[in-house]
Amino acid sequence: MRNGPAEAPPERPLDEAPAEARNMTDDLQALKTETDAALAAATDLRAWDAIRVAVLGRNGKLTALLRDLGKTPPEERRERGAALNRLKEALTEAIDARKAELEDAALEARLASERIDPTLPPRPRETGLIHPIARTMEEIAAIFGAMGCTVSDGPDVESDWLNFGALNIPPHHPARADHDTFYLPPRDNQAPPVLRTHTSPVQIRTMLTQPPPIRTIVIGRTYRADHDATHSPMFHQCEGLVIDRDITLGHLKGCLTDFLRAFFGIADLPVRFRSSYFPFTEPSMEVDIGWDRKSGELGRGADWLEILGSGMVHPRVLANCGIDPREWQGFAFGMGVERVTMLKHGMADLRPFYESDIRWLRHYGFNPLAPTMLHEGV
Ligand code: 2U9
Repeated sequence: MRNGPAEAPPERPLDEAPAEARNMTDDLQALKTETDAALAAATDLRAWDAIRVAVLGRNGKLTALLRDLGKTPPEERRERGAALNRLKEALTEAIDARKAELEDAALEARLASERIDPTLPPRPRETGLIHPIARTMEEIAAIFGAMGCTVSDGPDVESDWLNFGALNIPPHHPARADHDTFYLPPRDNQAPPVLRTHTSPVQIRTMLTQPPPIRTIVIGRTYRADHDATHSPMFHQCEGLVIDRDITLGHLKGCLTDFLRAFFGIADLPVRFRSSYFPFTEPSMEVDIGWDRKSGELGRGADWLEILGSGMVHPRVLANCGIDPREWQGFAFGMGVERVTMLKHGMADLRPFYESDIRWLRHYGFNPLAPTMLHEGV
């Protein structure tokens, strides 16, 4: 049943909507209430989207009400249209607001679950271990570094003079024999160059270029024509040189004793100095450490193991480098890096050092993130 013609609206201020237009009819109010409840119950964006489609979508409830507006009697249509528009606005606002809430909650949950803890330790590495030779070289440099030494280096190919002559090694010394030394093709009628047989030419270069006092070590590759379980044609040496006005055998003994105790990590390691001979030092001494030959244990037992060569630098070697032996003197020493590594870690054979067998490297390799801290014991 249609109503009769509408009565004239009552007098009201121009800027105020009619009271009945501000109020929603029951069906519109019901849709708002029902949508608000559904939105409040939606806990994720999927549920939220289903509500949006059910209300505002092409077949949604509000869309249906708007479509039915045409069926509203003309006298009610304006008011109903305004109420529907207000409902649409209110619904859109509520739906958008709930979306923002759910998106915020989802982001919060993700941030909580993906939180980075910077205090966690790094994951252990699968690869990239430090080779035992490299580790020993780092340890040696750390210990002598803490004693105030610099680290010097030089070329692998040397002249006959720097490798032998300047070191007071005479022309017919066995070390110069073909079966011990790798000679390279000669140039310009000069003595053939050699692959350095020790790191000593680096100390010669240091003395030729730097005025004393000198406190330095050299760690690097050296070459000798030798190959068995304890000798490789390429091996590593560490040598040291200390030159000053008043350096004595006492400094040599104290320095090497401290080094050996720090390197092997044995505070009371027995150290013995024994007379010897090298062309480049006078007097010369072999250095032994105490061990038990049977068990291989270092620092205990009644046996001695040769570990280093050393001595006071021969005055002729100083003079060969332009240093006046009446004003300066000092000590030098040398050791095989492979040898001290094998002794420290109980390795029987030297060949695996150069075979790149990943199983051996995994067993003997060092964690690259573990710092070398032996020098703290010096
Ligand atoms: C200069 C003056 C003197 C270095 C020295 C030794 C003794 C020594 C060996 C140990 C085992 C070599 O690797 S090894 O076969 N070295 O016994 N080295 S004194 O003396 C020098 C070096 C340079 C200018």
